[in-house]
Amino acid sequence: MTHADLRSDTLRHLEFSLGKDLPHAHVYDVRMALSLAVRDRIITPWFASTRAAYAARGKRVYYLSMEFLIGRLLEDAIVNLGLMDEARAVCESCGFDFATVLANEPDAALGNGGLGRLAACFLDSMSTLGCPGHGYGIRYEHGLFQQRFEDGVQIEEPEEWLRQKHAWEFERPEVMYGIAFGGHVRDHDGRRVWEPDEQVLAKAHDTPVIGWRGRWANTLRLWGAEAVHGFDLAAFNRGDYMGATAPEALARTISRVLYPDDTSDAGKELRLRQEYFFTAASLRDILRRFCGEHEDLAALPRHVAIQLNDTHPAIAGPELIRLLHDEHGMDFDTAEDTARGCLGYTNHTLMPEALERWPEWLMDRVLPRHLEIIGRIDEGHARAHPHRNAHILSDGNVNMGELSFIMAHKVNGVSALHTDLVKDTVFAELHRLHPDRIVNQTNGVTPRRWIVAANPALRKLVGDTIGPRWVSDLERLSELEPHVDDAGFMDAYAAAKRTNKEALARWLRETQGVTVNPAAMFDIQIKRIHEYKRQHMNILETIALWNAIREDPNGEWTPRVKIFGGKAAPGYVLAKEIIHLINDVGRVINADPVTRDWLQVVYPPNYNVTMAERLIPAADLSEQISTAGKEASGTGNMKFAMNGAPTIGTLDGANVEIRERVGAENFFLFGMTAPEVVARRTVEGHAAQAIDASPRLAQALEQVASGVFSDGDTDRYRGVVDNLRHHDFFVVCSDFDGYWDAQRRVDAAFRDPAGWMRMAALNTARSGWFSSDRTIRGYMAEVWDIAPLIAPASDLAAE
Ligand code: CBF
Repeated sequence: MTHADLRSDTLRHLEFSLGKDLPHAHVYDVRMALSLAVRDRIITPWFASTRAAYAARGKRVYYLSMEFLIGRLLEDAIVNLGLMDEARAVCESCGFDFATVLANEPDAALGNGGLGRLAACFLDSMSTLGCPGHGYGIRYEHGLFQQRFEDGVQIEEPEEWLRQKHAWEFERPEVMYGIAFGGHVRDHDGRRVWEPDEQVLAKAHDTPVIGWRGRWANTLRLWGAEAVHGFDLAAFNRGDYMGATAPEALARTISRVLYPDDTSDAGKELRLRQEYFFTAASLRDILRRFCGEHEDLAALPRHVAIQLNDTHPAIAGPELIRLLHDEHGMDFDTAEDTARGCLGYTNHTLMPEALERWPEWLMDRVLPRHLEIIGRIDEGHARAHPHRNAHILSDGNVNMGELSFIMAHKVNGVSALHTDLVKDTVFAELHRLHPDRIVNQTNGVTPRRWIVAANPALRKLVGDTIGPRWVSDLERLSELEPHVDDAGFMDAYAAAKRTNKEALARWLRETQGVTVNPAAMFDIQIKRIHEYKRQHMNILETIALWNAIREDPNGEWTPRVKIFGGKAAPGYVLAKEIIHLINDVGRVINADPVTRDWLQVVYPPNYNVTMAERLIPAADLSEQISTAGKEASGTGNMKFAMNGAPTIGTLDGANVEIRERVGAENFFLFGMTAPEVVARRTVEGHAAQAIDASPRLAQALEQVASGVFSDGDTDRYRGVVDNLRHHDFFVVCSDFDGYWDAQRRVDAAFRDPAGWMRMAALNTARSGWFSSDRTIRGYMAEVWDIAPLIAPASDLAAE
């Protein structure tokens, strides 16, 4: 396809779909018109893939996830279709800067963090590999809140991505299911019959997901909630105008907002309704598709693999049994086995507060028939394993983790360490009863988004050096390894990093009014703000470093810019205190003329996928400093490594595997191991001991406590300080000195630019295993039992 074709299609859409002519077009119009012209090019492979999947009469994968953190889609589609040069030329010939057009697209924030972004990477990889499937989720009207800072404090504002038309979706008013809630269950001719007292409609919205080089496209189907009778005319005629629209408003509440928390079951009833809403609609859709092709419902597991992304869609087990047994007349035990044959469950966390539990009374009120079915599953499991000590129903709660485990034929963790911990801790008993059920699938990330699109400088260098095939066969990055001894290659590698750092410096100047030195080390920690991720340890180390530089301003220091990014759940008080502290510390340190050349703190607000795409390629150092045993995997850690930022980190989550692959000498390790953390916690007064042993930490904590960073306010950080001094569950104090020492090793290493760049390049060359293509191949082989419908893409050209 030529630039002229894309240009004429863009202009046609500008005129006929947007109703604008070029002289009057705004950047929005051009972005929409270009998106529609690009989208047109997805339709043919999309239809062809759908037809191929039907023709194969084989298995499909259904990925059920409350979150799909897809971010912007235009560049993704352009990259996958190989239209970069054409699209740029179209924008320029229309008088618009390409980057400005891309930046006009809202960042679809339909997720909180790692779990949602993982789902988005998986969709890309499934399409790239030709694994037939659908993503199913919720079309939230408001994605993750927008964050701004007022005097350093996080303020949340609603996210409005749907204010503009969403260019990529197709509304499907003909695909609509009534989803029932509430009511009661009664006996009818020996059968249990659910008589709900409420119904909401689930309407489908489809977004095609194109794979690398447009060889396959799957569908992301998101459900929006609507009222059955949206408008109460009688109320309107009585003059009750608000009341007249109440049914619609009430129904739409279900898909109104994404819960701004990925580690607790906040929101209770509405959250449960959301979970059932999208799960039930998806299962109805899956069965409709299956029944259009096959007759025998017992054959479902041969044709349907349903993956539960965390426990959020765990109600799929009982719901599928309900559909098969109550509605299709299958006997209960067969229905249960059939459902289990279809279901896989991914566990993403060991944090007790994140393992969903619903009070039985709530489940009974919202889903009474499901509670009965859950009771029967639990009893059946108890009968089969009389001496077990794992219950779905316990202490008046429904344990969704246990339910997911028992209803899935495979359960997986998301890194080797995490999977071991899943076996040893949360599901120890169930693992003993079902020793073959748990498997590991270490997470991965898509190189199309995280290198090809996000890091054009690196993409070009890699392509020029080893050819184009690495994009769909990322382990080929290892072919870069011999080049780390080639001065020409290393100069080019350093130049690519420098280009990215300069671009970030420009962006920080233009958007934050902050000037940073691109020659300084860009030390970046971006992720949700959480005590276990230990941003407070990072900022305490920053304070200690500031003190050290002030004591010896002529010492041998390494210039650093500490960059933070991330949001705190609105109700998580301590996390918000940490954000405030980082901003306060930044304000004081950045104003200090003594340390200004050596140390800066920058915290751009509203971290999202787009910001990650900007920060990661420019990073020198990747901060992955969680308390060992707490971060299930991490995926940011993989993105940084690929983009040539060595890690400073603990032996947690996938850090362990990253270190094994990139080499211990290219990774700055510190901190206790997971078992050491557990042991340390049993030591009475461990935090106080660690503080006593570390004058640096004691001083930094005292400065925070005494108001050095809060204009003398000794109350502002009482929460953080008291927690660290007296409780410190996440062992910040005990790990602090190790972290400090590791940072000084980082400083020394960075003062040798050639040595540092070699380390960075080896991180890139050795991180090919962390492609989500590898992860999806693992799921296909070990969980879904499905073969791809296209040949491997590894023989294709990248550009
Ligand atoms: O597996 C994907 C990610 O999921 C989380 O974000 C989650 O929401 N539980 C974990 O915290 C990450 O470690 C993990 O990488």
